[in-house]
Amino acid sequence: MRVLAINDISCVGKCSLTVALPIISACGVTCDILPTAILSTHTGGFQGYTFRDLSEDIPAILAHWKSLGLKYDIIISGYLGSISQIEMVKSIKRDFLKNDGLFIVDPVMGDNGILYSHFDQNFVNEMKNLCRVADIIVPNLTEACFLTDTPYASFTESDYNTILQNLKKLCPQPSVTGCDITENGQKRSAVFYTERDGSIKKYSTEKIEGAFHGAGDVYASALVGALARNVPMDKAVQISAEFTKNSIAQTKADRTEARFGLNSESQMLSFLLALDQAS
Ligand code: PXL
Repeated sequence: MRVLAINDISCVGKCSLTVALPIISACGVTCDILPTAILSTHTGGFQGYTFRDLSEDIPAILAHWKSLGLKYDIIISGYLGSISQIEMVKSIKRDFLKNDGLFIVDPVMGDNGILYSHFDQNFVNEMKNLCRVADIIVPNLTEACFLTDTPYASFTESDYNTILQNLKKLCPQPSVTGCDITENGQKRSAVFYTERDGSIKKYSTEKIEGAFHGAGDVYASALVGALARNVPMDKAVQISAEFTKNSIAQTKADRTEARFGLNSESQMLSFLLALDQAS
């Protein structure tokens, strides 16, 4: 199994490639990387960060890879710094994904109802086009709202199902993370996801109050690792959601600042044991 993770390197703040590489590799699969940009920190909650766009380097990297005949079982794309990088990712999918490979898009654009710095409606429209060529997409609720032109609000389970139905117009297997629901009077956080046969399901975990940066990256990386290990979708979602929830709980217990990302390291062993049992 060979995975390619296309994402930025935020040197500090535990997101994108500094999360994808350790988690996917720990799952026992090769994880190659294509860095889209290098930043001193991520853009959520830090002032004065540096940002070097690596677009100019990418064509030569790809030319070299072509000469090596590299092909991937799974390609996952995350934070993309510009519309031209979205176009590059489409061509990478065409050139480097095996015929029966999986193309997974994490349409990183925003959180808590708003877009991150650097993104606008034009970028959202191009991201919709990238989702149209994906097999699986893993937006958070904010990104799902932008992709479906749904005003961000407080939603019922039937609203979440409608959002999933609308996302299915873009991609066959959408899922949405961070959906607040109430079960037996308890607040819980759910992932609504789509099985290969098109049926929509949900998996919920305990809701831990607070905003935690990098949770989407931990979830997406764990899901890729699990799917690369041929774990079925429902079990892969369950294991990834539990790992993310446990990492959030650890971060809260450690009282580290949310902008420094999730403390997922100490939860890695139980995640891998769960994965081992499922595969
Ligand atoms: O975690 C998503 C993410 C990835 N990369 C960069 C970001 C963010 C979110 O803020 O700024 C550079």
